[in-house]
Amino acid sequence: MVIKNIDTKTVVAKFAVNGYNVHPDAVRLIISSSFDVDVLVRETCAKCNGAFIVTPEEVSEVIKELQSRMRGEEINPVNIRRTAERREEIRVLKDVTGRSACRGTVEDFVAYFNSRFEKLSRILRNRVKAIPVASISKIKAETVEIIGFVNSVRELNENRAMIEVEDRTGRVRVYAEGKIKEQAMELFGDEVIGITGRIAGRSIIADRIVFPDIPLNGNGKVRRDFSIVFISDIHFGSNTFLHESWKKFVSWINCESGNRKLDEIAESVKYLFVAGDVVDGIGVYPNQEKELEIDDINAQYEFAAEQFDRIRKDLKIILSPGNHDAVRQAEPQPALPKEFSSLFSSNVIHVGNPSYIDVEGVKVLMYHGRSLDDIISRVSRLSYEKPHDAMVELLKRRHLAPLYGERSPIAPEKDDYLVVDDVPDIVHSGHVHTYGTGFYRGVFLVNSSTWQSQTEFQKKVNLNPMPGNVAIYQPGGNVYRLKFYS
Ligand code: D5M
Ligand code: FE
Ligand code: ZN
Repeated sequence: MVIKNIDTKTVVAKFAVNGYNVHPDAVRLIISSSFDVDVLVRETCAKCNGAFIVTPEEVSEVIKELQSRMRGEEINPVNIRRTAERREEIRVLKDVTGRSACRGTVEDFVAYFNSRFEKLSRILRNRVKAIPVASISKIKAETVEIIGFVNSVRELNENRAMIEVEDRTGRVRVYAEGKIKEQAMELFGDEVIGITGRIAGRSIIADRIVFPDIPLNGNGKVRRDFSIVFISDIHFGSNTFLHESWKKFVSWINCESGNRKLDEIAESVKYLFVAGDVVDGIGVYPNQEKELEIDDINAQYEFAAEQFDRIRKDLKIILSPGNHDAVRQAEPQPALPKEFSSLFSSNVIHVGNPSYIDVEGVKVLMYHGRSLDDIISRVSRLSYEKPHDAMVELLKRRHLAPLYGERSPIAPEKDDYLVVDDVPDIVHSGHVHTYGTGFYRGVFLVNSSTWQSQTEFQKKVNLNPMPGNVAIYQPGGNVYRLKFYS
Protein backbone atom coordinates (compact mmCIF):
# COMPACT_ATOMS: atom_id res chain seq x y z
CA MET A 1 0.00 0.00 0.00
CA VAL A 2 1.38 3.39 -0.97
CA ILE A 3 0.73 6.24 1.45
CA LYS A 4 -0.15 9.24 -0.63
CA ASN A 5 -0.25 12.89 -0.03
CA ILE A 6 -1.18 14.14 -3.41
CA ASP A 7 -3.62 16.81 -4.54
CA THR A 8 -5.81 17.33 -7.58
CA LYS A 9 -3.53 19.96 -9.08
CA THR A 10 -0.56 17.59 -9.10
CA VAL A 11 -2.53 14.88 -10.90
CA VAL A 12 -3.90 17.36 -13.46
CA ALA A 13 -0.37 18.66 -14.04
CA LYS A 14 1.00 15.15 -14.52
CA PHE A 15 -1.57 14.49 -17.25
CA ALA A 16 -0.96 17.91 -18.82
CA VAL A 17 2.74 17.10 -19.21
CA ASN A 18 1.67 14.10 -21.28
CA GLY A 19 -0.71 16.25 -23.34
CA TYR A 20 -3.98 15.16 -21.71
CA ASN A 21 -6.93 16.87 -20.06
CA VAL A 22 -8.50 14.87 -17.29
CA HIS A 23 -12.04 14.60 -15.92
CA PRO A 24 -12.35 15.58 -12.20
CA ASP A 25 -13.86 12.15 -11.35
CA ALA A 26 -10.87 10.47 -12.98
CA VAL A 27 -8.59 12.53 -10.74
CA ARG A 28 -10.59 11.53 -7.64
CA LEU A 29 -10.26 7.86 -8.60
CA ILE A 30 -6.50 8.19 -8.93
CA ILE A 31 -6.12 9.95 -5.59
CA SER A 32 -8.21 7.36 -3.76
CA SER A 33 -6.51 4.36 -5.38
CA SER A 34 -3.74 2.48 -3.59
CA PHE A 35 -1.55 2.42 -6.71
CA ASP A 36 1.29 4.81 -7.24
CA VAL A 37 0.07 7.96 -8.98
CA ASP A 38 2.88 8.00 -11.56
CA VAL A 39 2.13 4.43 -12.53
CA LEU A 40 -1.57 5.25 -12.92
CA VAL A 41 -0.86 8.33 -15.02
CA ARG A 42 1.59 6.48 -17.23
CA GLU A 43 -0.66 3.47 -17.78
CA THR A 44 -3.73 5.62 -18.35
CA CYS A 45 -1.95 7.81 -20.91
CA ALA A 46 -0.77 4.67 -22.71
CA LYS A 47 -4.34 3.38 -22.74
CA CYS A 48 -5.93 6.62 -23.92
CA ASN A 49 -3.32 7.13 -26.58
CA GLY A 50 -4.40 10.31 -28.32
CA ALA A 51 -7.80 10.80 -26.65
CA PHE A 52 -8.70 14.39 -25.79
CA ILE A 53 -9.91 13.92 -22.26
CA VAL A 54 -9.15 11.12 -19.82
CA THR A 55 -12.38 9.69 -18.40
CA PRO A 56 -13.04 7.97 -15.04
CA GLU A 57 -13.96 4.79 -16.99
CA GLU A 58 -10.47 4.68 -18.46
CA VAL A 59 -8.87 5.09 -15.06
CA SER A 60 -11.10 2.35 -13.59
CA GLU A 61 -10.05 0.02 -16.38
CA VAL A 62 -6.38 0.70 -15.68
CA ILE A 63 -6.86 0.10 -11.95
CA LYS A 64 -8.65 -3.18 -12.71
CA GLU A 65 -5.84 -4.25 -15.02
CA LEU A 66 -3.19 -3.44 -12.44
CA GLN A 67 -5.12 -5.39 -9.82
CA SER A 68 -5.44 -8.41 -12.07
CA ARG A 69 -1.76 -8.20 -13.01
CA MET A 70 -0.90 -8.30 -9.32
CA ARG A 71 -3.17 -11.28 -8.76
CA GLY A 72 -1.67 -12.98 -11.80
CA GLU A 73 1.74 -12.60 -10.26
CA GLU A 74 0.71 -14.13 -6.98
CA ILE A 75 -0.98 -17.11 -8.60
CA ASN A 76 1.68 -17.77 -11.19
CA PRO A 77 5.10 -16.60 -10.09
CA VAL A 78 7.39 -16.25 -13.07
CA ASN A 79 10.79 -14.70 -13.39
CA ILE A 80 9.35 -11.43 -14.65
CA ARG A 81 7.37 -8.99 -12.60
CA ARG A 82 4.09 -8.05 -14.17
CA THR A 83 3.24 -5.27 -11.75
CA ALA A 84 3.81 -1.87 -13.23
CA GLU A 85 4.71 -0.27 -9.95
CA ARG A 86 8.42 -0.93 -9.90
CA ARG A 87 10.74 0.37 -12.58
CA GLU A 88 12.14 -2.86 -13.90
CA GLU A 89 14.34 -3.15 -16.95
CA ILE A 90 11.75 -5.36 -18.60
CA ARG A 91 8.02 -4.94 -18.21
CA VAL A 92 5.38 -6.97 -20.00
CA LEU A 93 2.74 -4.38 -20.85
CA LYS A 94 0.26 -6.61 -22.64
CA ASP A 95 0.08 -10.36 -23.07
CA VAL A 96 -2.81 -12.84 -22.97
CA THR A 97 -0.81 -15.35 -20.91
CA GLY A 98 -2.82 -16.37 -17.84
CA ARG A 99 -5.75 -14.18 -18.89
CA SER A 100 -7.43 -16.17 -21.64
CA ALA A 101 -11.13 -16.48 -20.95
CA CYS A 102 -12.74 -17.40 -24.26
CA ARG A 103 -14.44 -20.62 -25.30
CA GLY A 104 -15.14 -19.58 -28.88
CA THR A 105 -18.92 -19.24 -28.54
CA VAL A 106 -20.99 -16.87 -30.68
CA GLU A 107 -21.26 -14.55 -27.67
CA ASP A 108 -17.48 -14.54 -27.36
CA PHE A 109 -17.14 -13.46 -30.99
CA VAL A 110 -19.69 -10.68 -30.50
CA ALA A 111 -17.78 -9.42 -27.47
CA TYR A 112 -14.49 -9.74 -29.36
CA PHE A 113 -15.63 -7.66 -32.33
CA ASN A 114 -17.19 -5.12 -29.97
CA SER A 115 -13.84 -4.76 -28.26
CA ARG A 116 -12.09 -4.32 -31.60
CA PHE A 117 -14.65 -1.71 -32.71
CA GLU A 118 -14.49 0.17 -29.40
CA LYS A 119 -10.70 0.38 -29.35
CA LEU A 120 -10.27 1.35 -32.98
CA SER A 121 -13.16 3.80 -33.09
CA ARG A 122 -11.77 5.50 -30.00
CA ILE A 123 -8.54 6.15 -31.89
CA LEU A 124 -10.49 7.39 -34.91
CA ARG A 125 -12.74 9.68 -32.89
CA ASN A 126 -9.83 12.09 -32.45
CA ARG A 127 -9.68 12.55 -36.21
CA VAL A 128 -13.25 12.04 -37.39
CA LYS A 129 -16.31 13.74 -35.93
CA ALA A 130 -18.56 10.82 -36.69
CA ILE A 131 -22.34 10.67 -36.57
CA PRO A 132 -24.28 7.39 -36.35
CA VAL A 133 -24.89 5.82 -39.74
CA ALA A 134 -28.65 5.61 -39.05
CA SER A 135 -28.92 9.38 -38.82
CA ILE A 136 -27.41 10.13 -42.26
CA SER A 137 -30.78 10.24 -44.02
CA LYS A 138 -32.20 12.52 -41.33
CA ILE A 139 -29.64 15.30 -41.27
CA LYS A 140 -29.68 18.39 -43.46
CA ALA A 141 -25.92 18.83 -43.93
CA GLU A 142 -24.17 18.23 -47.27
CA THR A 143 -21.08 16.61 -45.80
CA VAL A 144 -20.80 13.81 -43.29
CA GLU A 145 -18.25 11.86 -41.25
CA ILE A 146 -18.73 8.29 -40.06
CA ILE A 147 -16.77 5.51 -38.37
CA GLY A 148 -17.55 1.85 -39.03
CA PHE A 149 -16.49 -1.67 -39.87
CA VAL A 150 -15.82 -2.39 -43.53
CA ASN A 151 -18.41 -4.99 -44.49
CA SER A 152 -17.45 -5.47 -48.11
CA VAL A 153 -15.74 -3.75 -51.00
CA ARG A 154 -16.85 -4.15 -54.61
CA GLU A 155 -15.22 -2.81 -57.74
CA LEU A 156 -17.96 -1.27 -59.88
CA ASN A 157 -15.82 -0.15 -62.80
CA GLU A 158 -12.31 1.07 -63.51
CA ASN A 159 -12.88 4.31 -61.67
CA ARG A 160 -15.41 3.43 -59.02
CA ALA A 161 -15.81 1.10 -56.05
CA MET A 162 -18.47 0.66 -53.42
CA ILE A 163 -17.63 0.07 -49.76
CA GLU A 164 -20.34 -1.08 -47.41
CA VAL A 165 -19.67 0.41 -43.98
CA GLU A 166 -21.49 -0.64 -40.82
CA ASP A 167 -21.69 0.79 -37.32
CA ARG A 168 -23.94 -0.20 -34.40
CA THR A 169 -26.89 1.71 -35.89
CA GLY A 170 -26.88 0.58 -39.50
CA ARG A 171 -25.16 0.18 -42.87
CA VAL A 172 -24.37 2.65 -45.59
CA ARG A 173 -22.98 2.49 -49.12
CA VAL A 174 -19.90 4.58 -49.64
CA TYR A 175 -18.74 5.28 -53.19
CA ALA A 176 -15.02 5.74 -53.81
CA GLU A 177 -13.65 7.23 -57.01
CA GLY A 178 -10.21 7.87 -58.51
CA LYS A 179 -7.39 7.79 -55.94
CA ILE A 180 -9.82 6.89 -53.17
CA LYS A 181 -11.02 3.94 -55.21
CA GLU A 182 -7.43 2.66 -55.29
CA GLN A 183 -7.29 2.90 -51.49
CA ALA A 184 -10.67 1.19 -51.21
CA MET A 185 -9.50 -1.74 -53.32
CA GLU A 186 -6.77 -2.44 -50.73
CA LEU A 187 -9.28 -2.72 -47.88
CA PHE A 188 -9.48 -6.27 -46.54
CA GLY A 189 -12.91 -6.09 -44.97
CA ASP A 190 -13.32 -6.12 -41.17
CA GLU A 191 -11.09 -3.13 -40.60
CA VAL A 192 -12.46 -0.14 -38.71
CA ILE A 193 -12.13 3.08 -40.70
CA GLY A 194 -13.40 6.62 -40.82
CA ILE A 195 -15.03 8.11 -43.91
CA THR A 196 -15.56 11.76 -44.72
CA GLY A 197 -17.64 12.67 -47.73
CA ARG A 198 -20.73 14.15 -49.35
CA ILE A 199 -24.21 12.84 -48.80
CA ALA A 200 -25.88 11.63 -52.00
CA GLY A 201 -29.36 10.37 -51.18
CA ARG A 202 -28.91 7.45 -48.81
CA SER A 203 -25.25 6.99 -49.76
CA ILE A 204 -21.96 8.79 -49.31
CA ILE A 205 -19.42 9.85 -51.95
CA ALA A 206 -16.13 9.58 -50.08
CA ASP A 207 -13.54 12.30 -50.21
CA ARG A 208 -11.27 10.64 -47.63
CA ILE A 209 -10.72 7.24 -46.04
CA VAL A 210 -9.24 7.71 -42.58
CA PHE A 211 -7.19 4.86 -41.12
CA PRO A 212 -6.58 4.57 -37.37
CA ASP A 213 -2.85 4.69 -38.29
CA ILE A 214 -0.10 5.65 -35.88
CA PRO A 215 0.97 9.30 -35.37
CA LEU A 216 3.48 10.77 -37.84
CA ASN A 217 6.51 10.56 -35.62
CA GLY A 218 5.44 7.54 -33.62
CA ASN A 219 6.38 8.08 -29.99
CA GLY A 220 9.05 10.62 -30.90
CA LYS A 221 12.69 9.56 -30.70
CA VAL A 222 13.87 7.27 -27.94
CA ARG A 223 17.64 6.93 -27.93
CA ARG A 224 19.40 4.29 -25.89
CA ASP A 225 23.02 3.20 -25.60
CA PHE A 226 22.30 -0.52 -25.89
CA SER A 227 21.28 -2.68 -28.87
CA ILE A 228 18.60 -5.26 -29.39
CA VAL A 229 18.89 -8.36 -31.58
CA PHE A 230 15.87 -9.82 -33.36
CA ILE A 231 15.51 -13.42 -34.50
CA SER A 232 12.67 -15.87 -35.15
CA ASP A 233 11.71 -19.13 -36.86
CA ILE A 234 14.63 -21.17 -35.58
CA HIS A 235 12.76 -24.46 -36.10
CA PHE A 236 14.97 -26.52 -33.76
CA GLY A 237 14.28 -30.19 -34.55
CA SER A 238 13.74 -29.76 -38.29
CA ASN A 239 16.14 -31.56 -40.62
CA THR A 240 16.55 -28.28 -42.46
CA PHE A 241 17.68 -26.46 -39.26
CA LEU A 242 21.01 -24.74 -40.07
CA HIS A 243 23.32 -25.96 -37.28
CA GLU A 244 26.45 -24.22 -38.60
CA SER A 245 24.81 -20.82 -39.09
CA TRP A 246 23.28 -21.02 -35.63
CA LYS A 247 26.64 -21.88 -34.08
CA LYS A 248 28.25 -18.87 -35.76
CA PHE A 249 25.45 -16.66 -34.46
CA VAL A 250 25.93 -17.92 -30.90
CA SER A 251 29.70 -17.27 -31.08
CA TRP A 252 29.07 -13.79 -32.39
CA ILE A 253 26.49 -12.84 -29.74
CA ASN A 254 28.89 -14.16 -27.08
CA CYS A 255 31.46 -11.66 -28.46
CA GLU A 256 33.65 -14.51 -29.71
CA SER A 257 33.56 -13.96 -33.47
CA GLY A 258 37.22 -12.96 -33.54
CA ASN A 259 36.40 -9.85 -35.55
CA ARG A 260 36.92 -6.70 -33.46
CA LYS A 261 34.20 -4.60 -35.11
CA LEU A 262 31.64 -7.43 -34.93
CA ASP A 263 32.51 -8.19 -31.32
CA GLU A 264 32.05 -4.53 -30.43
CA ILE A 265 28.55 -4.62 -31.88
CA ALA A 266 27.84 -7.82 -29.92
CA GLU A 267 29.04 -6.17 -26.70
CA SER A 268 26.39 -3.47 -27.07
CA VAL A 269 23.60 -6.07 -27.18
CA LYS A 270 21.52 -6.34 -23.99
CA TYR A 271 18.33 -7.96 -25.27
CA LEU A 272 17.49 -10.76 -27.68
CA PHE A 273 13.92 -11.01 -28.98
CA VAL A 274 12.69 -14.30 -30.42
CA ALA A 275 9.40 -14.04 -32.33
CA GLY A 276 8.18 -17.64 -32.47
CA ASP A 277 8.60 -20.94 -34.28
CA VAL A 278 11.27 -21.81 -31.74
CA VAL A 279 10.92 -25.51 -32.58
CA ASP A 280 9.56 -27.23 -35.68
CA GLY A 281 6.90 -29.03 -33.64
CA ILE A 282 5.12 -32.29 -34.38
CA GLY A 283 2.20 -32.78 -36.76
CA VAL A 284 2.08 -29.14 -37.81
CA TYR A 285 1.60 -30.09 -41.48
CA PRO A 286 0.99 -33.42 -43.28
CA ASN A 287 4.03 -35.73 -43.51
CA GLN A 288 6.11 -33.40 -41.32
CA GLU A 289 7.71 -36.45 -39.65
CA LYS A 290 9.75 -37.02 -42.82
CA GLU A 291 11.38 -33.63 -42.33
CA LEU A 292 12.26 -33.93 -38.65
CA GLU A 293 15.64 -34.57 -37.13
CA ILE A 294 14.14 -34.71 -33.61
CA ASP A 295 10.70 -36.33 -33.70
CA ASP A 296 9.69 -35.76 -30.10
CA ILE A 297 8.36 -32.42 -28.85
CA ASN A 298 10.03 -32.71 -25.42
CA ALA A 299 13.36 -33.48 -27.04
CA GLN A 300 12.91 -30.52 -29.41
CA TYR A 301 12.42 -28.09 -26.51
CA GLU A 302 15.25 -29.72 -24.56
CA PHE A 303 17.52 -29.10 -27.53
CA ALA A 304 16.22 -25.52 -27.86
CA ALA A 305 16.83 -24.83 -24.16
CA GLU A 306 20.32 -26.30 -24.41
CA GLN A 307 21.12 -24.05 -27.35
CA PHE A 308 19.87 -20.90 -25.60
CA ASP A 309 21.84 -21.95 -22.55
CA ARG A 310 25.03 -21.42 -24.57
CA ILE A 311 24.24 -17.73 -24.92
CA ARG A 312 25.88 -15.42 -22.35
CA LYS A 313 23.68 -15.10 -19.28
CA ASP A 314 23.82 -11.30 -18.96
CA LEU A 315 21.73 -11.13 -22.13
CA LYS A 316 17.98 -11.06 -21.51
CA ILE A 317 16.09 -13.24 -23.98
CA ILE A 318 12.41 -12.53 -24.58
CA LEU A 319 10.76 -15.45 -26.31
CA SER A 320 7.26 -15.85 -27.72
CA PRO A 321 5.67 -18.79 -29.58
CA GLY A 322 4.62 -19.19 -33.21
CA ASN A 323 2.37 -21.58 -35.12
CA HIS A 324 4.95 -24.40 -34.86
CA ASP A 325 5.19 -24.18 -31.06
CA ALA A 326 3.33 -26.25 -28.49
CA VAL A 327 0.56 -23.78 -27.64
CA ARG A 328 -2.89 -23.18 -29.13
CA GLN A 329 -2.82 -22.11 -32.79
CA ALA A 330 -5.40 -19.33 -32.46
CA GLU A 331 -4.07 -15.84 -31.72
CA PRO A 332 -3.44 -14.39 -29.21
CA GLN A 333 -1.26 -17.36 -28.18
CA PRO A 334 -0.19 -17.70 -24.54
CA ALA A 335 3.45 -18.26 -23.60
CA LEU A 336 4.88 -21.80 -23.69
CA PRO A 337 3.46 -23.98 -20.91
CA LYS A 338 5.55 -24.60 -17.80
CA GLU A 339 6.61 -28.10 -18.86
CA PHE A 340 8.61 -26.53 -21.70
CA SER A 341 9.38 -23.04 -20.40
CA SER A 342 10.92 -24.50 -17.24
CA LEU A 343 13.61 -26.19 -19.36
CA PHE A 344 15.11 -22.78 -20.25
CA SER A 345 17.60 -20.88 -18.13
CA SER A 346 16.40 -17.97 -16.03
CA ASN A 347 17.54 -15.22 -18.42
CA VAL A 348 14.84 -16.43 -20.86
CA ILE A 349 11.53 -14.63 -20.34
CA HIS A 350 8.54 -16.38 -21.86
CA VAL A 351 5.73 -14.21 -23.23
CA GLY A 352 2.69 -14.72 -25.45
CA ASN A 353 2.12 -13.92 -29.10
CA PRO A 354 1.58 -11.04 -29.56
CA SER A 355 2.98 -9.15 -26.62
CA TYR A 356 4.08 -5.65 -25.76
CA ILE A 357 7.33 -5.51 -23.87
CA ASP A 358 8.95 -2.41 -22.46
CA VAL A 359 12.73 -2.64 -22.20
CA GLU A 360 14.17 0.40 -20.43
CA GLY A 361 11.46 2.63 -21.85
CA VAL A 362 11.57 1.19 -25.38
CA LYS A 363 8.27 -0.42 -26.35
CA VAL A 364 8.58 -3.53 -28.48
CA LEU A 365 5.54 -5.12 -30.07
CA MET A 366 6.46 -8.71 -30.88
CA TYR A 367 4.12 -10.72 -33.12
CA HIS A 368 4.91 -13.99 -34.91
CA GLY A 369 3.36 -12.65 -38.12
CA ARG A 370 0.95 -15.25 -39.37
CA SER A 371 -1.33 -12.61 -40.91
CA LEU A 372 1.52 -11.45 -43.17
CA ASP A 373 0.82 -14.41 -45.49
CA ASP A 374 -2.77 -13.18 -45.87
CA ILE A 375 -1.75 -9.58 -46.45
CA ILE A 376 0.97 -10.39 -48.97
CA SER A 377 -1.35 -12.63 -50.97
CA ARG A 378 -4.10 -9.99 -50.93
CA VAL A 379 -2.20 -6.85 -51.92
CA SER A 380 -0.42 -7.21 -55.26
CA ARG A 381 2.22 -4.52 -54.65
CA LEU A 382 3.48 -6.43 -51.58
CA SER A 383 5.91 -9.35 -51.67
CA TYR A 384 7.80 -11.80 -49.47
CA GLU A 385 11.04 -10.06 -50.51
CA LYS A 386 10.00 -6.96 -48.52
CA PRO A 387 8.10 -8.25 -45.49
CA HIS A 388 8.49 -4.91 -43.65
CA ASP A 389 6.21 -3.27 -46.24
CA ALA A 390 3.48 -5.73 -45.31
CA MET A 391 4.06 -4.87 -41.64
CA VAL A 392 3.19 -1.24 -42.44
CA GLU A 393 -0.33 -2.39 -43.29
CA LEU A 394 -0.71 -3.70 -39.73
CA LEU A 395 0.22 -0.34 -38.22
CA LYS A 396 -2.00 1.59 -40.62
CA ARG A 397 -4.97 -0.50 -39.53
CA ARG A 398 -3.73 -0.68 -35.93
CA HIS A 399 -4.50 -4.42 -36.01
CA LEU A 400 -2.23 -7.46 -36.19
CA ALA A 401 -4.67 -9.80 -37.94
CA PRO A 402 -6.90 -7.55 -40.01
CA LEU A 403 -8.09 -10.30 -42.36
CA TYR A 404 -10.54 -12.29 -40.32
CA GLY A 405 -11.35 -15.83 -41.47
CA GLU A 406 -8.31 -16.49 -43.64
CA ARG A 407 -5.06 -18.18 -42.58
CA SER A 408 -4.80 -16.46 -39.17
CA PRO A 409 -7.16 -18.13 -36.69
CA ILE A 410 -8.33 -15.86 -33.88
CA ALA A 411 -9.37 -16.76 -30.33
CA PRO A 412 -12.21 -14.37 -29.45
CA GLU A 413 -10.99 -12.91 -26.16
CA LYS A 414 -13.21 -10.25 -24.59
CA ASP A 415 -10.37 -7.82 -25.01
CA ASP A 416 -8.93 -7.75 -28.55
CA TYR A 417 -5.22 -8.28 -27.86
CA LEU A 418 -4.47 -7.91 -31.55
CA VAL A 419 -5.40 -4.23 -31.66
CA VAL A 420 -2.28 -2.04 -31.77
CA ASP A 421 -3.71 0.36 -29.20
CA ASP A 422 -0.38 1.44 -27.81
CA VAL A 423 2.06 3.01 -30.31
CA PRO A 424 5.23 0.88 -30.17
CA ASP A 425 8.80 2.02 -30.85
CA ILE A 426 9.62 -1.28 -32.52
CA VAL A 427 7.51 -3.94 -34.25
CA HIS A 428 9.16 -7.34 -34.57
CA SER A 429 7.68 -10.19 -36.55
CA GLY A 430 8.80 -13.32 -38.37
CA HIS A 431 6.93 -16.28 -39.85
CA VAL A 432 7.49 -15.57 -43.56
CA HIS A 433 11.19 -16.62 -43.31
CA THR A 434 12.42 -13.56 -45.22
CA TYR A 435 14.34 -10.58 -43.88
CA GLY A 436 13.47 -6.90 -44.01
CA THR A 437 13.83 -3.78 -41.91
CA GLY A 438 12.48 -0.27 -42.30
CA PHE A 439 10.99 2.69 -40.51
CA TYR A 440 7.36 3.67 -40.67
CA ARG A 441 6.37 6.98 -39.07
CA GLY A 442 9.32 6.71 -36.69
CA VAL A 443 8.65 3.08 -35.73
CA PHE A 444 11.38 0.52 -36.45
CA LEU A 445 10.02 -2.51 -38.31
CA VAL A 446 11.89 -5.80 -38.50
CA ASN A 447 11.06 -9.16 -39.94
CA SER A 448 13.71 -11.53 -38.76
CA SER A 449 14.12 -14.36 -41.32
CA THR A 450 14.79 -17.94 -40.16
CA TRP A 451 17.38 -20.59 -39.22
CA GLN A 452 15.88 -23.19 -41.53
CA SER A 453 16.74 -23.71 -45.20
CA GLN A 454 14.04 -24.21 -47.81
CA THR A 455 11.65 -27.06 -46.94
CA GLU A 456 10.04 -29.42 -49.46
CA PHE A 457 6.76 -27.60 -48.97
CA GLN A 458 8.32 -24.19 -49.54
CA LYS A 459 9.98 -25.50 -52.69
CA LYS A 460 6.57 -26.52 -54.04
CA VAL A 461 5.03 -23.09 -53.40
CA ASN A 462 8.17 -21.28 -54.61
CA LEU A 463 8.88 -19.66 -51.28
CA ASN A 464 12.51 -18.55 -51.08
CA PRO A 465 13.65 -18.11 -47.50
CA MET A 466 16.54 -15.82 -46.50
CA PRO A 467 18.04 -17.78 -43.57
CA GLY A 468 20.56 -16.57 -41.03
CA ASN A 469 19.97 -12.83 -41.42
CA VAL A 470 20.08 -10.97 -38.14
CA ALA A 471 18.99 -7.40 -37.41
CA ILE A 472 20.63 -5.41 -34.63
CA TYR A 473 19.08 -2.09 -33.66
CA GLN A 474 20.26 0.52 -31.23
CA PRO A 475 17.07 2.44 -30.37
CA GLY A 476 17.35 5.86 -32.00
CA GLY A 477 20.65 4.85 -33.64
CA ASN A 478 22.09 2.37 -36.11
CA VAL A 479 20.58 -0.71 -37.72
CA TYR A 480 23.02 -3.48 -38.63
CA ARG A 481 22.39 -6.59 -40.67
CA LEU A 482 24.59 -9.62 -40.12
CA LYS A 483 24.52 -12.70 -42.32
CA PHE A 484 25.34 -16.08 -40.79
CA TYR A 485 24.40 -18.10 -43.85
CA SER A 486 25.91 -17.93 -47.28
O1 D5M B 1 5.87 -20.69 -42.31
C1 D5M B 1 6.90 -20.32 -43.16
C2 D5M B 1 6.36 -19.74 -44.44
O2 D5M B 1 5.86 -20.80 -45.27
C3 D5M B 1 5.18 -18.80 -44.24
O3 D5M B 1 5.26 -17.73 -45.17
C4 D5M B 1 3.98 -19.63 -44.55
C5 D5M B 1 4.48 -20.64 -45.51
N1 D5M B 1 3.78 -21.91 -45.28
C6 D5M B 1 4.22 -22.91 -44.51
N2 D5M B 1 3.32 -23.92 -44.49
C7 D5M B 1 2.28 -23.53 -45.26
C8 D5M B 1 1.04 -24.12 -45.68
N3 D5M B 1 0.67 -25.34 -45.28
N4 D5M B 1 0.25 -23.39 -46.50
C9 D5M B 1 0.62 -22.21 -46.93
N5 D5M B 1 1.77 -21.59 -46.60
C10 D5M B 1 2.59 -22.23 -45.77
P1 D5M B 1 6.01 -21.63 -41.03
O4 D5M B 1 5.10 -21.09 -40.00
O5 D5M B 1 7.43 -21.62 -40.60
O6 D5M B 1 5.60 -23.00 -41.47
FE1 FE C 1 8.47 -20.38 -39.27
ZN1 ZN D 1 5.41 -19.53 -38.59
